[in-house]
Amino acid sequence: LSGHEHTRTGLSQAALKQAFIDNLFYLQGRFPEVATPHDFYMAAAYTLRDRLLDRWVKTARSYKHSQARTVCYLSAEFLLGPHLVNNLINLGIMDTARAAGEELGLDLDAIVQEEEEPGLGNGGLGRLAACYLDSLATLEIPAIGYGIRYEFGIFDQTIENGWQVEHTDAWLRNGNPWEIYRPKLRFPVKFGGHTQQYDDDGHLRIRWIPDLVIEGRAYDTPILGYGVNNANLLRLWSAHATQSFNFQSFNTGDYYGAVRAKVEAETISKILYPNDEPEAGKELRLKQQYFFVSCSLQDMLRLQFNTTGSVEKFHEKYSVQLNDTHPAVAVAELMRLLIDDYKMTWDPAWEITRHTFGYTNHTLLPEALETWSVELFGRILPRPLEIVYEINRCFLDEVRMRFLGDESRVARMSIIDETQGRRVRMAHLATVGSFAVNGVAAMHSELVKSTILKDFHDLWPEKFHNVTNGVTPRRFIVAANPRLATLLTERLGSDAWVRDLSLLRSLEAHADDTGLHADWQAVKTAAKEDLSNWLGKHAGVTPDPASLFDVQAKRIHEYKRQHLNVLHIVTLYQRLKANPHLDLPPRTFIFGGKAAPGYFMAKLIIKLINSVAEVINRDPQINGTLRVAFMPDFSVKNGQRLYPAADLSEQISLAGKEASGTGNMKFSMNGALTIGTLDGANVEIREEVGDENFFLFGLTAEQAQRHQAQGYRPWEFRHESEELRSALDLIDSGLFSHGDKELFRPLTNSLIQYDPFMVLADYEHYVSRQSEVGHAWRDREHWNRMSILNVARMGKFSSDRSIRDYCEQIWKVQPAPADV
Ligand code: 26R
Repeated sequence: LSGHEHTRTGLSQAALKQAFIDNLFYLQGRFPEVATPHDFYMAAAYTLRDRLLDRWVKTARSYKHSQARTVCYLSAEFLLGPHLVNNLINLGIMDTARAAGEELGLDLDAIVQEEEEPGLGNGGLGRLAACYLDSLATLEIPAIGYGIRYEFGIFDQTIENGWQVEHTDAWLRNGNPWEIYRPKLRFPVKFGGHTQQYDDDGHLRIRWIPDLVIEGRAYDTPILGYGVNNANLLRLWSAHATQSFNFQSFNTGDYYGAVRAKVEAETISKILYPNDEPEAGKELRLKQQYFFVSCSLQDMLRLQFNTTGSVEKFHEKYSVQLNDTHPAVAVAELMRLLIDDYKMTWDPAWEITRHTFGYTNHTLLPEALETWSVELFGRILPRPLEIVYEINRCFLDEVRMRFLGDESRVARMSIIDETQGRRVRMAHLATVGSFAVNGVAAMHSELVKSTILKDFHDLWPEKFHNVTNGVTPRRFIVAANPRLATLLTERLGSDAWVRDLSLLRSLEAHADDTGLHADWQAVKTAAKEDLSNWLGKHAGVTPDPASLFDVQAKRIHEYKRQHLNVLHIVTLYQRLKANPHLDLPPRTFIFGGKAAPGYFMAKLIIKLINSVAEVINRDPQINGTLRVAFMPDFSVKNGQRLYPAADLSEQISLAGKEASGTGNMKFSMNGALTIGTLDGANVEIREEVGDENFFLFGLTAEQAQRHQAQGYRPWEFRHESEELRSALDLIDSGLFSHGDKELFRPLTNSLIQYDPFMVLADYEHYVSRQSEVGHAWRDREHWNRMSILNVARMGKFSSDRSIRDYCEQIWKVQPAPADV
């Protein structure tokens, strides 16, 4: 080890090796000879963490001196994925660490695989938050991610007898080397009770007497940028009983009562709620939201007060982004803290509040728009409810002033919905309390303005923006697909594309280069071999890497239409059975995704996929031409196995329903072609890659809307299409269910009678576009060209571009490079 190089911060092979051995001994208490793979992982993680901490404290110091505005990203979910691989990449020490490992006889890839990922999110929304943290740090923007340290994240999924089985995700059971507990950072959060007025030196004030106070404790995880020294902060709150509460109970001899209070308090950060379960655990969900929002705002206000001696310029120092409405109660909570705790009056407090927040909408689905009954809201949060009422009163006065006499508009816009019991509309609260509202893809942002928030757009057109989603190329190309990353760097002559994805465009010039084609196909085939081996071990199917890998991986939901994909598979199966000599190119259909535990239809779709797989994979007549595999436990980690291996990406939601989609970007970045509808970001992906390199099908959002308005009759599509009818009939025949004709009836009946997502209307166009996919696949040279062009033109979909858009349009923040 050279003299000045420190074992805790140095990046040389010798420093890494020494640090690893030290950590193995002093933190895990092991000699290498007796260490388990998990011990090795922990030692590697601590070795990396030391190097992050150095940058982290220096970043904090730089930010303090820079006067820069700080972005606070409030999100109920952060779906981070494994840390180790990303930190190796962002520190730029992948090769050095690999060599250091080899010196010790260790395989870095095996160590990386040991990590259990923090699954603190459901899907798109949580993963987007994680990509944004990576890009914020990479762009050197001062930022804090605030959320909940769930003890149990998204459930682990296994498939048993074709059905999804959920298992608790005890991700903390072996310890979490990436986080640092901050015992001094703790904030009280009130629940329940009542409010009362009191006289404070001639000022009339309100005091909230709660019947429960819970303490939030901070756990920090450093988030390092790529190729920079900036390391930002992810601060997650864990709920605990307060000291005083415990003592009170002990003093009165109520030992059991104290323990019960402790359990009740800790329940708040116990488990991540799967979405799509509108009624389940409502009360706890509201408590979770208020809990993390209150802790986060108290934390920011404390910092602001301690550094400037007042909170009057809070909005100049902080830009707080609401990731959907889950943290929208922040609008009322900031008002409460400013007025009740910092003793401000209403008007200046409101000026601060409405200049602090930005709100991002992530869904138009009516069942996903959050509302809380006034009864529940008031019972749990009596003081915030009073503030919501007052915000609403002032707001509705403004509406009345602008639209004289239009009381129906006032009722539509009110934060309180009076039409179905009294309910607090969280999207309205977020919109009223924010200076900017945005959707997550161009089409979605237009729909936000013309549908769910139309009245608000009439009132404040300048408040509305679009920021198209993006994903981080560090995780979804460099980490997921190292072979492709190497090839790109070789061909472009530099790895600068990792931080500026638009540089990939220079590949266009090589789209017909036969040398590149050969390398390109070799990279894809190697990834398909890896996936095939993995599926052989974990899904009981070992697909032929020479077949077309046709992949749909995302949450299982009717609007995403996995069942449309299944109908296509059944159709091909029937064609092959009717005509065994039919010349179809071999295809492997791969699915992955979790269903919310209470979503019956989604779980039935999983069972259908597995049932169809069982029959087709075993049919000797099919002889491997068609294969179906269900990847169990789709997660960030498993996604990284899937994206590089896909030839075709299924993005087949009904137009108008998928706000953006981000999997569509991950697949395309890894060279898959897309078959998709004009929905969400598909529209922009097609624009970028070119119509001729994208398989488009399906109704437009306007057409779908019009059909629904005129009375959609799905059974007519069944009558008109012989193939559709026989596919549905085959499912009903019991062939896929060991003779049980009833098993899939709820699904087929729903399609024929209601079909809320117009599967039958889009079936024919989908199947015919799929035939074109099959034909295109036969001309491999042309396919490779399309694949190369897809990758070359994906620059727009880097989350770095998204974050730049947010910084310029919404947050008005500048980079603050950390000097180390
Ligand atoms: C209220 C509850 C039932 C609920 C429903 C749905 C809670 C959470 C959700 C998830 C939503 C908000 C979500 O994840 N939306 C997804 O956001 C992604 C990132 O912007 C988009 O790419 C994706 O299209 C969208 O569905």
